[in-house]
Amino acid sequence: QHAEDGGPQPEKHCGHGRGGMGEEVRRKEDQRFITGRGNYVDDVKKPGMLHCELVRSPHAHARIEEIDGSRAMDMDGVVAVLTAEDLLEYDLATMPTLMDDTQDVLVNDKVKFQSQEVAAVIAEDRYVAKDGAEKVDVTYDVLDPVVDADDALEDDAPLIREDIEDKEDNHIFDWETGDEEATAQAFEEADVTVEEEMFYQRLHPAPIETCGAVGDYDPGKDKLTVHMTSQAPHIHRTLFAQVSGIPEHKIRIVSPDVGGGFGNKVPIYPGYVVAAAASYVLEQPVKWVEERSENIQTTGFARDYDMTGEIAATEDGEILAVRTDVLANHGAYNAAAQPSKFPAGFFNIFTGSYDIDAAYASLSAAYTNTAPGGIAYRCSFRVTEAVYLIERMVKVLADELEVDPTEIRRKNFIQPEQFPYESPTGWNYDSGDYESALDLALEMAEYEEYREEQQRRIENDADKLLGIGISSFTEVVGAGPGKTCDIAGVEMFDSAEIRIHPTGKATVRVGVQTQGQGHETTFAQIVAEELGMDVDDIVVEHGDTDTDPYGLGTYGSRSTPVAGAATAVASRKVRDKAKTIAANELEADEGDIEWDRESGEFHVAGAPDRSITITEIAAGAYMNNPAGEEPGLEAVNYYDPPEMTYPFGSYVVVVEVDRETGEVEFEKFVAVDDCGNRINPMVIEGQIHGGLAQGIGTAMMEHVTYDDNGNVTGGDFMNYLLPTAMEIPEFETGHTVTPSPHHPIGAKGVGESPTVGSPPAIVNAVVDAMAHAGVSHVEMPMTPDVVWEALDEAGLAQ
Ligand code: MCN
Ligand code: CUM
Repeated sequence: QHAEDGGPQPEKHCGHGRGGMGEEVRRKEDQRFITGRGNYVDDVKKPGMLHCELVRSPHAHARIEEIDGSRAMDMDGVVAVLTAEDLLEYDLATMPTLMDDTQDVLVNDKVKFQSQEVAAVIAEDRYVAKDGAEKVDVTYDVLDPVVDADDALEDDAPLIREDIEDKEDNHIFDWETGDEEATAQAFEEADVTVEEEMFYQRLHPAPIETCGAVGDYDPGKDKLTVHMTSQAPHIHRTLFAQVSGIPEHKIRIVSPDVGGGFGNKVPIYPGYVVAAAASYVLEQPVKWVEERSENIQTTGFARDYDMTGEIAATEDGEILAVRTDVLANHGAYNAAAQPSKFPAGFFNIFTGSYDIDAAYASLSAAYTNTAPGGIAYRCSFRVTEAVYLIERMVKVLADELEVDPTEIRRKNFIQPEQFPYESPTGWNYDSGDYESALDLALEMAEYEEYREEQQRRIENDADKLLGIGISSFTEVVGAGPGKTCDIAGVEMFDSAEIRIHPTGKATVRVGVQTQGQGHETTFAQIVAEELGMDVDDIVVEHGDTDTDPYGLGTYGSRSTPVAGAATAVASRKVRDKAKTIAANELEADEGDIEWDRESGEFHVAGAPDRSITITEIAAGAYMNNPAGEEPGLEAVNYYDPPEMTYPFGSYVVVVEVDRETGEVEFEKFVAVDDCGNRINPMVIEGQIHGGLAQGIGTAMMEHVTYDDNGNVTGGDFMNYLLPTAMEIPEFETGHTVTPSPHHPIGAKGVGESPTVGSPPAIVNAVVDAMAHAGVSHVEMPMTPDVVWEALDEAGLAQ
């Protein structure tokens, strides 16, 4: 399978040595990161800069009776205390969320979740601002909160959103997909049906760098510059313009180095708006940088999906239908960061890697007195939950039928020749070869040997049980197409601009924004490949709305599928112009000029020694431009993908479960991924390792918890556990290559695959260790006490 333009086959092309496709080029950005020369928002210092600290509510649900900032104002160095009333003057007291809800920037009448933003103290020094915030006296009338989605939908639940006209309950929306009737019929006729309830707990992306912004309004130029932690600077500028009324060309958003995003930096947060507004009002730069607990307690969380899964099958394991019912907790505002037409994200692809005739999903979402969010954390918009559901259910079915789970998977996989494949919910998978990935993973994991060992341990009543878990997931990444996917109305295309300078060096600007994924390297590799340049001769810039072409940003692993495509297409536009110049330089007919991918040179057909490099062509474009040709050598492309890409993989996890302590040890962890043609195998490996670590955190440790009063009990790193090097096993990674047929270089995204694919494999492994005693499910996070309970109930505990 070749992509358009005879697309590069990386394995073959990794040898040309210029740092093109498939080469393990070292990350260009790491020089500055490892020598402490990164430039993050908190590194931005401006003359006269003030500091902002937010006053946050200790209550989850409370009416504000009075805010008295006088004690703070009396402090030396405090410049201003801002409340909703001050913002109302500028029409900035509320802001739209990405899902068309309206969120308070500073609380106007009623607090709706703990740590919500109530007031802001602006001071000359960060510590004074912090002390000042403690001296703002707020009188609250405390109300009953509701934190669980099912409680929130009870008739007698306290009403959270009195600000929405005519709202009488906490229900946000209902959503459904698939064919309810056909699915019900399949369930009636099936030999076997299985059902399992599973909760995908609330998680937090927890990047190393928390969120922050420096607002800097320049009255001389009448221009607002905001340095901020943003995964999507352009769309943030558009929203800033819409909210503030400041014309868009008078706003500049700069997202400098970003210390991890993982989805946390897609939404707009009140702190950004306050910093910008304060700087506008005070005509001085204002910095706001949140603390760790503020980050975990108030910024966009992930998951919080309560799912019931069902499968209908024949007695020999052919899956006839899948059905699911979901209750989603969206927090106090509907502020999920996702394409606006998808209230349940891309949950639609809950039929996974399997060719299933009938499918139906129904979902309700509720407001609760908890922080808003619901998408972020390496997730491609709810595909994480969908993959968890189907990969867990396949295991439940296998156990019910007492067959090996690999057998169920093989029997039901969508076959390679079925692509492009339309799923029962109408989604179009581009390409896949699921069985090859599974075969490779099983071989790498020594699957059969472990199965035998597992049996031996059961027979010998061993202290440590062995469990083997598998996940053969399908991801969906790379939104657009613009016709179906938009953020706040702006279609989800992306862009690249390439300028070749007279000496043959290039500046590439893209509409996406790296937060650690290595774009400064991998996007340069695409250009190196497509133009025969050396990767070191190309610099990639991003994250500045004044200079970069408009793009929708980096999330949903869309950079490679969309901006990567734009970069390839723009390169090819440059190549076309280069041919004109080459013809002039070589005194040949333009039609006779050929480009050779291997050498990277342009030559006259049939005369390979009459050749010219892109550097010589660049000189020609500026110093000997053909008559009648537009001078210069540059191109721009805005790419609207025809479809999304569907990366996939098979993960095999072997665990030991200690019957005495409930502790789980990883014995083997194999991840085979297929992201189509690979740009940089080393960057991919890094993405996989990081994502698997986050999958382990998900399955074993992480959970944002609340008590009945709405207090966040998992809101700091003492209580919100992240995996460290101590908890992470050796990963064995492998890959297959199934190019995307519609992507210019055949590449699919990969950044999210490991976090999407690994939690079900891990849970399947722990369940598998106890399945012989009838255990069908263990909830995440599988801390030792949770696992021990399951062991105890099954009579396996020691
Ligand atoms: N890549 C490649 N070949 C491919 C596919 C990808 O070499 N066939 C490379 C890309 O060129 C890019 C990297 O792998 O350098 C990830 O690419 P892609 O899958 O397109 O994902 P994005 O660049 O759009 O990154 C987003 C994704 C998401 S949504 C989250 S969340 C996440 C993740 O990336 N956040 C991260 N990985 C992260 N890694 C770091 N270090 N920090 C984050 O915040
Ligand atoms: Cu959903 S987390 Mo990533 O898409 O930025």
